[in-house]
Amino acid sequence: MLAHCTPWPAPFAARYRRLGYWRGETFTDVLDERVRRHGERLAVVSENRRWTYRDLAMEADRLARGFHALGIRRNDAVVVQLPNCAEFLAVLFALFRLGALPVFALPPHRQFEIGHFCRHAEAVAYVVADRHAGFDYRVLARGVMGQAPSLRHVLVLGEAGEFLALDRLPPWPGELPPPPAADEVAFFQLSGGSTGTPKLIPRTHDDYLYSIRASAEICGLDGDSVFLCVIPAGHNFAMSSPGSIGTLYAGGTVVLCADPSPDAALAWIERERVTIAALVPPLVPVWLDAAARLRPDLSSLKVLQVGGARFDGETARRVVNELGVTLQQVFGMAEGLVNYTRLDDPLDVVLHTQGRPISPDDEVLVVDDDDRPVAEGETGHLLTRGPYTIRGYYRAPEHNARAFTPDGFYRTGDLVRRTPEGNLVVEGRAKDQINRGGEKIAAEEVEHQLLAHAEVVDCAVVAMPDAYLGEKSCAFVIRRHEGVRAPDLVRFLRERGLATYKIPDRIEFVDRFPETGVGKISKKQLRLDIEARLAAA
Ligand code: J2J
Repeated sequence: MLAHCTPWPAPFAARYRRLGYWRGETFTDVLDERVRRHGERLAVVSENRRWTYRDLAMEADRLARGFHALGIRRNDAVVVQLPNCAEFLAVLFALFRLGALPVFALPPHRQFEIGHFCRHAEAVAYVVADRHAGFDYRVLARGVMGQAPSLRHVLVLGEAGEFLALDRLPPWPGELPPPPAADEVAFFQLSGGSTGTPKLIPRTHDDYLYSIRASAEICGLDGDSVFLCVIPAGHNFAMSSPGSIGTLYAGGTVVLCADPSPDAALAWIERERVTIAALVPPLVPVWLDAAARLRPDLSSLKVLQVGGARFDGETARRVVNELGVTLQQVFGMAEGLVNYTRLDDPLDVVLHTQGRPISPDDEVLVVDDDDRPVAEGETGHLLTRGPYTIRGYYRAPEHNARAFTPDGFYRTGDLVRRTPEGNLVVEGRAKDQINRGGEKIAAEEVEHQLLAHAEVVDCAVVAMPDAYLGEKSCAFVIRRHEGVRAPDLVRFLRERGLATYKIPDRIEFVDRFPETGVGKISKKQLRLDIEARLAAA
């Protein structure tokens, strides 16, 4: 396995192969096989594209040759930050073919995050679109270039400026080197994280394709499935649960929609006869309201998946009543474990639980603070290991010692309870993270950035309730002088290149922090404090 990664212990790997989870199949094998079987079928649709499987494979081949000609080689990391578009998948399959390692940045990431990914993975290239949602990524690329010594190329979809355009890469006339093996790392996903810097998650072809194959089956995908992707295509949910790659695995069609507004998405559903779509909870009421207003023909839509953050039972019921589709709750994580309610589950399970794991070999423990199993049905920390859950983050030995138990269980940081039927209910979170409508914010990361301001003596970032997003972030700050105000801190964080969704939604100045019995800042008390202030307002 790639250096600085933690392989599965040999007996586990042998078991996962013996049971047929790991089949020695790579992403390249999958695409080649689909082209052989049904090359003329529609694979991917986006704003200006309509590609068959053969088109997608040809475009991926052209890009692989271009990347190779530029000197991009096996195990070279490449940060990919593209909006939802067909080219995203072509870039992916091109990098997979070479054994180069995409790092899936999200569109809102800015200089702080991208610079960190590039340095941490020693990325040799950075792939962006020229502009998207009013933002010029070439400006960001210019800033990142100066910050990451390993970075040799910026590749641009669209107008490249001083960089290289993706559609004008130099062709490589010769043979490409052989593709990578299935047990090798294929890419890095990003961790939602709870630490000062985001962690990289190495996923192999073998483990990821297992989760994809099984997910496609659980979600009933086949060659007639049309998947609508409106959430960021590089996010683990959108890629693998069963997401775009699961849809291609099943031989269906992926619709990549760059505009997440419900009007655009509902129009896509009608036009492309979408059968399954994936949403984060805040989008759901917006879709329901838009559907009631616009009355589009949604008769093709069979399954609506909702995941990434807590989804309340009332809105869940509205989905079933108002759209007449099968709702599926999805509770997953980029580190591995994914739980689904099944399509034939009783309504009560679908409305009120987050489902159960993909695999019979997903080991799930619910434990107390001392790692001892809680009584059945009680709430505790969720620990897991299995055939598609990583055993360690990339290049993070100290963090790994905390994030995994000595016998390899991943500490998810989620508090769950298991129902008698074996479904999980997410009751809360022990990790120091804010889940802002599915976008994860590590409190420590924002605190580090705030502490860099000369006027900030101390700070603590916590979640506060929000009617639309579920949670927003609130920073409690002890300042040196009263002259410094909230907008100054917000501007400071923006200038440091922090992604917008991580900028605190609210800043409260205080003189001191409430403490726990052992003299640490009591974030629990701070959460209650901001809740009370919001209620009083
Ligand atoms: C409550 N919390 C949830 C849910 C995730 C499929 C779906 C989601 C993700 C994802 C993913 C939740 N209810 N239904 O990768 O493949 C919170 C938990 C979890 C964290 C993981 C997938 N679904 N969560 O959201 O890596 O706290 O993956 O540990 O972004 O999101 O976040 P992430």
